[in-house]
Amino acid sequence: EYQGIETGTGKSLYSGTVTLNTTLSGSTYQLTDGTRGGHKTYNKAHGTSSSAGTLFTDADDTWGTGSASSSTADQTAAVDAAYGAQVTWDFYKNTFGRSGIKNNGVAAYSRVHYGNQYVNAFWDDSCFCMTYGDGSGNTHPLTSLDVAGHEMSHGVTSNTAGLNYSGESGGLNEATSDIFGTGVEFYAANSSDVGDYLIGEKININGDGTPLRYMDKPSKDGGSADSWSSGVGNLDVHYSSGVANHFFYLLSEGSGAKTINGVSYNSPTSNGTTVTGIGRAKALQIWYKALTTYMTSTTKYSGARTATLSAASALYGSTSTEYKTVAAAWSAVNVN
Ligand code: ASN
Ligand code: ZN
Ligand code: CA
Repeated sequence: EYQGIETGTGKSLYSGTVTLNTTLSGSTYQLTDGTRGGHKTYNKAHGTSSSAGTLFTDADDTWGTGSASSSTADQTAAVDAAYGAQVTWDFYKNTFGRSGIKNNGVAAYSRVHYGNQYVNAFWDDSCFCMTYGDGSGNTHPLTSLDVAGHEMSHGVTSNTAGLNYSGESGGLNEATSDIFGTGVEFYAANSSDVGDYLIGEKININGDGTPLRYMDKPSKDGGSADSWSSGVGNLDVHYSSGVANHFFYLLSEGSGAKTINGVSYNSPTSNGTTVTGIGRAKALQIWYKALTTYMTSTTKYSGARTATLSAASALYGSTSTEYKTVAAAWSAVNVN
């Protein structure tokens, strides 16, 4: 029986028509990516048990319709999940030289159609797997690229700094997922995912078309912190993350008004300074090195400042513009 790596076509919900690597087993194609650690996409068919579910298969290697359906046979959510895993794998490999979430060449797996109208997506260290709900009406799956990158980045954090998921370290954990989820979206650079500093702008989770989170000015979501204060660690981790998301935006793009890929931003500073960004590529390198080399499970905001300064010093030197901008961007979010 012939088993081979194939190139299929997926009609996704959020990312247009995409190329998927699949596996031919006998005369059936499996949604298994042999080129990226063997990532597999499974169907929970609206169930919630801990089992993986049923591996998606197809007769002609053309997957999905581009329109999500509540049918348990729907392949479209699986296309988005498989594409998200593919781009996240490629982002980590080509940006940081990281081979998978554990850097051991082995892929996680993904499960879609989890539960009934389940409005969330989550990473789980115990199964080493990603799970996506179908959202409201079972027709708004939480499978957009930034969400996929966000969730799988929780696995990277677990396997590196291990930031505890509460208090300030929890906010740093969440921000790490927003930072790299955004990195994944910019990396994809397909016509549907040009990249922005918004999180979840495609999944319409609020029902009015607004994103879940805004990195240029996190308080635009109504709950997130723009800058550090002594009580920030008491906020939900998806709100205390605002301080680091704002730091990352300022470090990348600088303060003030700016339009990128057609999206307008206006990022304030808490200390009245002007910050000039060093670009997203360098900011990503600094955050990744800080996460994987200097942060620990109990790192708080003051420690994140130290960790990113150490990373900037190691990468660019302690007298570099990059180092000085890390200091200025933290000061601009009141982390001194
Ligand atoms: N989607 C959520 C997140 O990644 C799931 C959770 O609350 N852990 O943060
Ligand atoms: Zn998260
Ligand atoms: Ca986004």
